[in-house]
Amino acid sequence: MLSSLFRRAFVLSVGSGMLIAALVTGLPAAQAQEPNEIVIKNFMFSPMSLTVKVGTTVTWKNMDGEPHTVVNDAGIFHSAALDQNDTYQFKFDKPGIYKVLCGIHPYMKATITVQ
Ligand SMILES: [Cu+2]
Repeated sequence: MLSSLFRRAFVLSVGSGMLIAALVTGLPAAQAQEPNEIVIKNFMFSPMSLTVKVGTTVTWKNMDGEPHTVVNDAGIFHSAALDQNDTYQFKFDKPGIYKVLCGIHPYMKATITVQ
């Protein structure tokens, strides 16, 4: 009885906190995804394939509460564990097709094509 009351108060306070956070981060506009940025969200890279020109720096941003890494299967680059809102950048100086996965969740995959 008492615990359910507490739980209700907790849900209410979390709910209003999220509303405030949504209002704060919602201004000035919903964050548009930057070009050459890959967002990690819901255990997925988005977009899963990206084509860029040689010399482009690609940014990965982890939106999940879980840590993720950005790992090239050929060992060309390898990020540290990214916590929520952490970013990792890599500059692609050579053309090619670069397979990327999360070292913690290897089923998370993306492909960067550099032309
Ligand atoms: Cu992961």
